[in-house]
This record gives sequence, C-alpha cells and structure tokens, in this order.
Amino acid sequence: MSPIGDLVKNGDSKIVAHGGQGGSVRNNFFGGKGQSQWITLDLRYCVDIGLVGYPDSGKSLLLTKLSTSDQYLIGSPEKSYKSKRPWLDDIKFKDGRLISCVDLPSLVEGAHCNDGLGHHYLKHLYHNQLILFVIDVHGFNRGIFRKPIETVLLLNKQIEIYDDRFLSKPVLIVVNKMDLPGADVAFEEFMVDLKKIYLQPDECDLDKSILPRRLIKYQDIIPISCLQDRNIDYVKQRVRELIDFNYMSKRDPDCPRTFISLLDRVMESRKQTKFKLL
Ligand SMILES: Nc1nc2c(ncn2[C@@H]2O[C@H](COP(=O)(O)OP(=O)(O)OP(=O)(O)O)[C@@H](O)[C@H]2O)c(=O)[nH]1
Ligand SMILES: [Mg+2]
Repeated sequence: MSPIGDLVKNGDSKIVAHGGQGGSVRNNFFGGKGQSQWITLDLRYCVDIGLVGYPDSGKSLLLTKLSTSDQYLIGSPEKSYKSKRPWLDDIKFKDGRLISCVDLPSLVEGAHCNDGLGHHYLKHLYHNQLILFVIDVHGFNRGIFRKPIETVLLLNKQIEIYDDRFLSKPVLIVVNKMDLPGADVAFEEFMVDLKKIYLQPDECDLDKSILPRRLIKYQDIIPISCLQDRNIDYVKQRVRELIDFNYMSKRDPDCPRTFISLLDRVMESRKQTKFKLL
C-alpha cells in the first residue's frame, strides 16, 4: 500500500476524493456523484528525537531527566513500569528552546516479526531528526543474555529491517547505568567491541546473524547515569548541537575514518577520567 500523502505541518492538506459536480441550471440541477475512497490514517509523531532501546535500559528515566518532568514517578514511585505506549515530552533549554522527544516502547529481539510492541512504534522515527540508542552498560539479561555491543547491533538491525532509510539519520549512543559496579570495565569492553566490529568484523566472535547489513556510524557515545544525574547535561548539549547547529549537512555518514577517530577520542577521554564520568 503506497502512501497518498504525508501531512506534517499545521494546515497541510491532501485531496483523497473529489466531490461530484454540483447541481446547476446547466445540468438541470442533477448534480454528479462524488468519488469515494477508503483510506487508512496513520499517525506518526512529528518529534525531534526518538529514544530507542531494549527493555529496562532506562529510556523513560532518561526522558524524565532530560525534560525535568516528574511523569516517570507518577506510574510507580519506587520502581519502573514498562512503557507500553510512546511518551512525548520536551527538553527545555535556558534560552527557551524546546526540543521534543519521544520515548518509544522497548524493542526486543524478533520484534520485526511483530513479537514485541516496539517494532510497531518505529514508524514514529520517520520524522525524527535524531535517534538516541539507550543501552544498559551491562547489556540485556532476561532469559537471553546480550552484551551491550549485541544490543546495539540488534537495534541497528531492527531499524534496518523496518526501514533502512532511517539508518541515514544521525544516531547517538547513550550508555546508561554507569553507576553500577563494574560499569567502567564493561564500558571499555563495549568500546573495544564497537571498534572491532567496524575494523575487523570477521574477527568478532559474535553470532553473525545479529549483524546488520549496514552499520550505523554514530555521532557520539556518551556514558551516563540517569539515577545519579551524571552526564545528563552533556547529552542535552550534544542533542542541541546536533539538531540546531546542524552538523548533519557537514557530516559524512559513510566515512569510517571519522567514526573510528571518534571512538578513539571517547576511549582516550575515558582513560583520562578513569573511574569517573565525563
Ligand atoms: N542503577 C541504575 N538504574 C537505572 C538507571 N536508569 C534507570 N535505571 C533503572 O532501570 C529500570 C528501568 O528504567 P526505565 O527508565 O523504566 O527503563 P525503560 O528503558 O523505559 O524500560 P521499558 O519501558 O521497559 O522499555 C528502573 O528500575 C530504573 O530505576 C541508572 O542510571 N542506574
Ligand atoms: Mg519505559
């Protein structure tokens, strides 16, 4: 089914069926019948940023921190609740700028076969200017264990399966839960794995079936702790830079050298601030 049109801005319109000729003297006041057509309306949010990730990676808490709202706490004061529908909020900046953000229900493996909720909601990435992958520094462990690098590759793959045009959008990786024991070592391992997958994909001991055909060249990799409010301001700053002071026109999405130098820079800055967040 091909789309008839895309209504994005206030006032946009699209004619889907023409009315019949009106009755007048010329046709003896016998007007013609209008056209009729069944159409499906599909709502896609027009939001600047989309948060995507595995369950429990901290997407909802991150949006709460970025937007400084208390919505997260309304569901359950102590612990998380599983997001079953998208949640929208604005990131507010001191100069009054608002950047809208949507927290999408988590993606799980096999979601493209419609096993999970998340895949259905990927359509909301359509109008996004930026995608944030939120991952847990210790990976995903629920029945099946996935290392952080595997969660990133699987998110990349699921987006590719859904619509590979989304892969040309800029993507940031936010590595959450850096407050947990062993997080620093896990983060360094993740960075090494990430670099390896780009430089020596054949030497990676990963299950080849999880590899996407096209690897995303990320705009940045930021270790954070939502729980301890660490690096949240830096995420806000990077998001603003990427959206407003548009680096997108300047960036070359297919330049691996630039990406590898970014990985080296992140690793270097981690060495200098070892066992501390940036
Ligand atoms: N230690 C630690 N726990 C965190 C951090 N961020 C989130 N959590 C916890 O991780 C759990 C899941 O957080 P959510 O924000 O609900 O995660 P989510 O990605 O929205 O989960 P789904 O809605 O199921 O996809 C909660 O118990 C949070 O308190 C963090 O930085 N550190
Ligand atoms: Mg959630």
